[in-house]
Amino acid sequence: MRVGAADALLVVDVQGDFLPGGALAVPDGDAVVAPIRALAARFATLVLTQDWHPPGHASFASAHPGRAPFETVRLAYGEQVLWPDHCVQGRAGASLAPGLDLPGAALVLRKGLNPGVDSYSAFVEADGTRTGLAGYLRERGVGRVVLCGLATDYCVAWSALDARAAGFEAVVVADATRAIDRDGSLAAAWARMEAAGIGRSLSADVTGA
Ligand code: VGL
Ligand code: ZN
Repeated sequence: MRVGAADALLVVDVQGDFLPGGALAVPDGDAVVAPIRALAARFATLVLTQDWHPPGHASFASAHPGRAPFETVRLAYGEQVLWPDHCVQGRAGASLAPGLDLPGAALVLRKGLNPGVDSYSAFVEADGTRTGLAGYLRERGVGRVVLCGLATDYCVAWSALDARAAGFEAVVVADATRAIDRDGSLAAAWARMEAAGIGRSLSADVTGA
């Protein structure tokens, strides 16, 4: 695939808590750092996201007495998976991965700030509130969003689906993502993305390496 001026790279949630040893470690999560650095050099528009929750966030199992991580609860906006406390605003685990605090990123978009609402997607919170990212990209003349980062089956997939829903082309760079993959969540996410017309690529194909 040829990268041009109308392409943006969206680097999703490559933060300490999603890396090995982190509070919500994605298996092999640190393997995305090198391919993303290579990808980033090719894009004029580079956006990073940070999962950025206040303490006691509604997605934390610790906020629901008697509940354990990876159980689900029903919240006002629908079903919510409960996670270990992760990416708490200003704490070390919320910081961008070493090597991925990319100086060429014009925008670092933080999401999941509403104490009662999760936001896997960089475009739309779980209750339907829009983050403004679609408007930002559109004003920059972006037509296609290329996605990478963590985790494939949650924040990457939801962001890709909402990019499509907002009218952008979307491509996920498979080897620049890693998944949580619980209960078939990765296969389900790829199936939903494929059905939505989201492309799947590899970093060598994007960088021409
Ligand atoms: C994520 C679960 C909870 C992600 C964020 O970045 O994929 N997953 N919060
Ligand atoms: Zn989160």
